[in-house]
Amino acid sequence: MAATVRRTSCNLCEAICGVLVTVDDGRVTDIRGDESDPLSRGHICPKAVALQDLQDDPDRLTTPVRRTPDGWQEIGWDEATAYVAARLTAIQQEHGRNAVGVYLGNPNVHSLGAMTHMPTAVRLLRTRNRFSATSVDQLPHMLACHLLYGHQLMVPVADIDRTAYLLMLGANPLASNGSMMTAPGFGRRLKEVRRRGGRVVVIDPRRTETAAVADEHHFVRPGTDAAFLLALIHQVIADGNARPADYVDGLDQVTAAVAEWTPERAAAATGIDAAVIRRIAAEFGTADRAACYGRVGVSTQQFGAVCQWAVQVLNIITGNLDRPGGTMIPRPAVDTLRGIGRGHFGVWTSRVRGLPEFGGELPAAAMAEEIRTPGDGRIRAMVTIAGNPVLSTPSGRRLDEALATLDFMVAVDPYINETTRHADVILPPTPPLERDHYDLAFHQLAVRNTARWNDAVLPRPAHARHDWEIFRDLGLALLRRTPMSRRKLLATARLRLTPRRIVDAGLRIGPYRLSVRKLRKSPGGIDLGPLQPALPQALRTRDRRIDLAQPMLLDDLPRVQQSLLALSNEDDLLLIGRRHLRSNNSWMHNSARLVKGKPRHQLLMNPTDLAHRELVDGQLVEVTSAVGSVAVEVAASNDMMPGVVSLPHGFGHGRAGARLTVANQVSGVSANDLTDDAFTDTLSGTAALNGVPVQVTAANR
Ligand SMILES: Nc1nc2c(c(=O)[nH]1)N[C@H]1C(S)=C(S)[C@@H](COP(=O)(O)OP(=O)(O)OC[C@H]3O[C@@H](n4cnc5c(=O)[nH]c(N)nc54)[C@H](O)[C@@H]3O)O[C@H]1N2
Ligand SMILES: Nc1nc2c(c(=O)[nH]1)N[C@H]1C(S)=C(S)[C@@H](COP(=O)(O)OP(=O)(O)OC[C@H]3O[C@@H](n4cnc5c(=O)[nH]c(N)nc54)[C@H](O)[C@@H]3O)O[C@H]1N2
Ligand code: SF4
Ligand SMILES: [Mo]
Repeated sequence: MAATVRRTSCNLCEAICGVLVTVDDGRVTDIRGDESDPLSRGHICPKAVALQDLQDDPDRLTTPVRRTPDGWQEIGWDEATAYVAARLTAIQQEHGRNAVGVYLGNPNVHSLGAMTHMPTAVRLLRTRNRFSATSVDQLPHMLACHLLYGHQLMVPVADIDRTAYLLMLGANPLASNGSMMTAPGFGRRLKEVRRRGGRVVVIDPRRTETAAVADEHHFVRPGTDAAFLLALIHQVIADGNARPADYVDGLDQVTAAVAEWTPERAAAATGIDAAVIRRIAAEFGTADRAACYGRVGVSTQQFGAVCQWAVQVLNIITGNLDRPGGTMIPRPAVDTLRGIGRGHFGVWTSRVRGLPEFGGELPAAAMAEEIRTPGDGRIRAMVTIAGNPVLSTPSGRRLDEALATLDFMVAVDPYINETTRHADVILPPTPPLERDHYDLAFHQLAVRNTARWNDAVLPRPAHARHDWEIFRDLGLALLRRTPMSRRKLLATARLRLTPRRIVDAGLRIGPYRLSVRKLRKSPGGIDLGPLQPALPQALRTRDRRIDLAQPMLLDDLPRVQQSLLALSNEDDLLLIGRRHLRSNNSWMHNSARLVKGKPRHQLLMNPTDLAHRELVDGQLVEVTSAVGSVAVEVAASNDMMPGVVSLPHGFGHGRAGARLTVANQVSGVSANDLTDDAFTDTLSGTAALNGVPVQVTAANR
């Protein structure tokens, strides 16, 4: 057979780059960027080739396995599904619904089949012990948007292709490729801002790869951005630059709430000069098109909710919300908002610590204690789907130990890794190149409206199952054990639809009246144009107005003040995270091509902090936090703010029983053996993974 070139999109991160995949004799021989893709314009990153590595990885499971005293044994799909349904049902019958806990991991949002079928299957368990990556990630964005705009997913994105001033906090898109903002080729887009005469300003405790291509970078003490943002709002108002649209209420209350947040006070907390804060406020307030964007660094920290609310308030009061070059609301071909609820917050709380639910999920920081604390409602069985919470959630060691005590665990996952090694049964889905794809999540967050449907590049082996089929079969097996009802009929019907039918229906009733058939004619994607103003009509608030003065947020401001006054003890360093272009959270270190080259797992530390402790570059150090300690090599870096150290998450492989041939040889420790599940943004329940106090000493090994 001759080689053929197939078009698809890479779904490994939020950038959804178009790629051209060459297939020769059933094997992938080349992967490159698709110049004709209207969104990614040919951009790809080194991870795109990992699509092939995933395909060819001998460690990847293709049939279900069951843990036995003699090790893992392959079992059939029907047997596996029936067994899992029977065990989960029995445990719920004996101990109540909440005895089954669920963790939904990041790759779910990147898979069409998980988006269309997983929620229906999970809802059948009717458990309140549902956790997901949201509460170690973007929960504060969703909470702010739920409160201000009336829908948890109505998230305005920075209109980077038209802006004249981009202020970024806690984001490093040159490594992450952008997040809650689908903008493939972020680096090129930043260059274009500057070439147009615009300005890019980065606020980050590390001089990042993104800071290096910006006009201006300022160190900020981790966890203090709230003070910086409140001072910007204060100063914009004081300068007379607050001119919100006429559908915005609450400016007076906000003015009063930030009255004391002068640039001087913020300077003391953040380490950013008062004069700089004043100047940025003036530039942002008078730029004719400006956008403020804050990401993981200002979300997974102790004031995540205040930060994300303040980012929105800054954009709104300067008149930048909903105008070209400001922040705008995408209009995807399938209206994702329609299929997902507007969100709710604090309707119930977790059993042990009383942390609030958001959108039906409890904070992941409560997971270990809900498994370990005896009593009514204790979790006895876990379902993990596309998640590796042992490496990804705070106090990961504690969770690791807790998972070992469960009565039963099932994982939907292609790998036996740090988390799934605890499972009794693993159900592996097909890899990305064997699946059809339409991106239901990230067109909703994209800086340009486009749409693309792609058929699977490769046929799946006869014995393999797609994730949607796994959820369908598991769901139907659970339903077989419940009495007939309207709910049962609806769920059954929904589970039986194919993802393609669901997307097709969504496209047909969507704003552009498309269909899968029409999209299949342009496998490189179709362009639906730049973002368009949509407010106030598109608002989902009851009165179609925006109320800035959200009581819950205003009530949290005294906490910001108190905690910034009580800044940490002199010897403490503050730990933050980082990402690298060649890594992807906890799970792509099994690609030999991606992990080769210089080690990337070290603790980064400013040379003055090293000298102060009589430590040297390259030395093995002991890093200790309130919950644990790890031994790791330290690397001196002038790019670190003094007093701050950085460790990437997703390392710490090599645990007994994990079947990851390449990853198990990769050095590095898990940052989440140091992060503390008791350290959260107490308002939202989001884990504070950044700004964790640690001590660093010489390791005696
Ligand atoms: N300290 C610290 N911790 C962090 C972060 C941080 O910045 N610092 N970041 C947080 C963030 S933002 C996130 S999103 C989380 C992510 O953490 P998780 O939600 O745990 O997600 P991943 O680490 O991406 O783990 C992916 C898992 O899904 C499996 N998988 C891969 N592809 C598929 C698939 O197609 N289907 C299925 N069923 N399984 C698949 C992999 O084998 C792996 O087990 O980590 C968080 N943890
Ligand atoms: N290559 C690669 N790409 C990825 C991922 C990956 O693991 N690898 N993960 C994907 C996922 S799940 C997500 S959520 C996105 C995340 O996308 P980004 O938010 O861009 O993620 P990071 O690169 O971790 O950038 C966070 C930045 O916040 C800074 N920071 C830490 N604490 C603070 C603070 O208190 N204040 C301020 N102002 N900054 C702080 C850190 O130094 C870091 O530069 O990336 C996605 N893309
Ligand atoms: S930036 Fe890299 S990982 Fe992300 S979609 Fe594009 S090629 Fe894939
Ligand atoms: Mo994430």
